[in-house]
Amino acid sequence: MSENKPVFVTQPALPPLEEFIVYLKQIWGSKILSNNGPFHKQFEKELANYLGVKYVSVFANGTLALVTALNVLRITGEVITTPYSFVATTHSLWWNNIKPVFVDIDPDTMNLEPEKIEAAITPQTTAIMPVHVYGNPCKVHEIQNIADTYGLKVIYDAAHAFGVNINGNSILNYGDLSVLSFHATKTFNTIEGGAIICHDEKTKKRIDFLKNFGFADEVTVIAPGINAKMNELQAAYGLVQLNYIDGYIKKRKIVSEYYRTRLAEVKGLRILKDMDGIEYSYAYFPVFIDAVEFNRTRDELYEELKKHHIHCRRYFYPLISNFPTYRGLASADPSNLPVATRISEQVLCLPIYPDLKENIIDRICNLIIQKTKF
Ligand code: T4K
Repeated sequence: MSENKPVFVTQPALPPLEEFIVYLKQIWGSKILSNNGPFHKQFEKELANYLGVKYVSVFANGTLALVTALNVLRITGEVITTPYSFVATTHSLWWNNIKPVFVDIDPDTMNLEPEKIEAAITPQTTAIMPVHVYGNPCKVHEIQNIADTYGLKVIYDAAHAFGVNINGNSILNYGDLSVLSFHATKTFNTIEGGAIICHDEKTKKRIDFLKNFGFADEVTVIAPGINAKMNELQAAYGLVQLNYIDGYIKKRKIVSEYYRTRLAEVKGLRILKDMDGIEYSYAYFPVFIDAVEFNRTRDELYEELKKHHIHCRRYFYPLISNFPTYRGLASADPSNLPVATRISEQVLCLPIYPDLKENIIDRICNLIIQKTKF
């Protein structure tokens, strides 16, 4: 591969075109393009089976799934959440007229710190919306204990956590609802797409009504639902992807392990530790730069890699709490979020995707290692 060909933080894995064409021919024949068609139904069943969860409702994208999830549980008032995520997490609250309350993160997992959640609860708090950042599990038992004590709902933004298991059990089985993203940049993609995972049939029904304008039948609208349905082309593409996802995850694991071997001894560069009992799906490969020890700042490294056509991303910098919509909130004050503030200034997500070749990883690691102390 030429030294000048750009390498991006990710590259979507696409299924074999011939297999997708078989489905496309059926769609062209049936002319069923959307509205809970046969592939949509089949995809929900096969996904539930694959993920080891009871009910899946697929969506046009993860953001609409988050917006709908809050609506499904009739969440109002204040919701405790993390500033260290993609803006869609907090935007879903904004679209529901809910006030986000930001709480700091744990520097080892980059997820919400349970002790700090408890301190932020007020009479207006109705729910907690944690994020399994990079697919790293939140402290699910501690979070559930707090929710049970204070009568709160838990909606996990699990956009990065497709295929992640805790002691053999899907991470998606925790909380009241979990939301996935199947965006092109995710471990499992349906081009755009998302899903809500729930644990009972009644909730599944409400989700399905709300993603289809609130229609319960031809003449009954139960609530002001939205149009957030996944179409038949996305569902068919997803069905083909399911045949290949295990292979994609295996290849991501090889990339992740190779980075770990090459970067293990680099001073001032921290890699997240794998937790015991967790099966990962390797959505991202974040490293955290301590500028003094590393001899360069995170941004200097980011720019230098860019000069060599390696396009990393600073997920998640700036913090959501620094964006104009949210920075006026009392909980957005950086003094309330010292860990998240520091981590967001240190993070750099290195390229990771199934087809990333070893020689490119070597090139990236060599650029990181040069000028670095061991
Ligand atoms: N919650 C969390 C925690 C999330 O991370 C996200 C999305 C959501 C909720 C919302 O889910 P969705 O509504 O998106 O389903 C990307 C994604 O657009 C976004 O889905 C994702 N998180 C976020 C972390 O990253 P950008 O603006 O960084 O993506 P972009 O277009 O710069 O893509 C990154 C690189 O990937 C490009 O440089 C090249 C490569 N790429 C990208 C696309 C779209 C390709 O090679 N092919 C492609 O089709 O936001």
